[in-house]
Amino acid sequence: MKGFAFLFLLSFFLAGQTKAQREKVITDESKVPEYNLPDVLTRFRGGKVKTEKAWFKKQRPEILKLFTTEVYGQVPGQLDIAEVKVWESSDEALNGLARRKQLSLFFRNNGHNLEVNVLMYLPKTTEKVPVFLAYNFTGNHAVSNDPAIRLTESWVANNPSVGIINNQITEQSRASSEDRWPVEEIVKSGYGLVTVYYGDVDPDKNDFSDGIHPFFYQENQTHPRYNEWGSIAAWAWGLSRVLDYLETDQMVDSKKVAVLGHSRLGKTALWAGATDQRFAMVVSNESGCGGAALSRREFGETVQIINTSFPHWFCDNFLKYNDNEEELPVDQHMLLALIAPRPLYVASAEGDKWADPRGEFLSAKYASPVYELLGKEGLPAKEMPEVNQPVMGTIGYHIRSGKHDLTLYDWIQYIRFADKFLK
Ligand code: GTR
Repeated sequence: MKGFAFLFLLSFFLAGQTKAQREKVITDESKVPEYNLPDVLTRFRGGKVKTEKAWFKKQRPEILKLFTTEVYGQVPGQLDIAEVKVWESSDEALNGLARRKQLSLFFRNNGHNLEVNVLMYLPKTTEKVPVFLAYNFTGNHAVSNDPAIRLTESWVANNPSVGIINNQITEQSRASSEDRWPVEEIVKSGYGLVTVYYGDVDPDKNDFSDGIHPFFYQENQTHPRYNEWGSIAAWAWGLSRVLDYLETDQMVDSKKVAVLGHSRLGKTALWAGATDQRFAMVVSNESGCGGAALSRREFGETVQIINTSFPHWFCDNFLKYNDNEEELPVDQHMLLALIAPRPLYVASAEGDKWADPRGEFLSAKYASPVYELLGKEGLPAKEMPEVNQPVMGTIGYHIRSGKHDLTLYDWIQYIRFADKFLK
């Protein structure tokens, strides 16, 4: 309790510094401080990891535990899907190109009920298909102009320009993110798309009374403990539950599920891939701080800035590292290494300095020794590739021109990468 009170006060003290800190945001490579990165294959008590067995039995569990207790937070218990309700399915979606299926997963505990809506578009074939599983930001109806998509009734962050008013979406919100979701290209390439609104699992606000967190509270508890899950871990948990469902779906090859996410949902996809080895491939699109980018570089968004702007994303223990990155026992290349030997794609955008493209590249590079130990290629580039020149080993990377976004260009690379591993 004492420790928690201390962290609470500390967070207020540090929150007060944010403005000054913001003014110091590093956007110039020459300002990056010198730092010592923990080596992913050196044991915390000393000595080198030399075998696959030592990686999986010793080093990997220790790294995973540190990320769990110090960064994203522990899931406090187990909760299975209570009910699956299929709302509709059609073989004539997208002008006859695809199958569509819409269903809800219900979770129940402690007198709470949570409904998670799943939208699926699948190629029309008798074989089980590989799929991309990806959260969307404002509701399933935003990904396509398909009028059959059910409108979410969940809380959504206001955005009047796309008809989101009083935290509710409207008809006007349909297809508002369709540029990010080339559903036809995905399906024509032989992949399904499974998408879910992330706010169904936990609304993205600093409020732990809603979403999945209260399902696990002990009596009188109103907030996760200092080492327990923030929202990113809750969203990652939700992805694993969707995968539980996909394991029962006759149309999906659940051994070929690529989990993908953009930005905060890229951080989430990485943590889902790290914690759940059933995900066959992981894609981080511009996940930045707390995602693929190295924290110790302090380039763009820092630990302190992210903890202040989004106090609910990480566990409270992560506050200890505000403006104190060198004390982190891990850095984000070690998160990427937890995904080895499974295919991993990390992507940056030239105009997305906030997410530290170089820090994302270096992270992929420094995760590579684990892939190599496990007999895979890792990242096939020592230096950062030119803009729009993807490299693809078992780790893939590109930096594309343009701003922070999830674009058709990005998807084309993810499909090419998936073709190497999931076909
Ligand atoms: C930003 C945040 C980033 C990134 C982004 C997003 O405001 O600083 O870490 O997650 O939001 O998710 O769009």
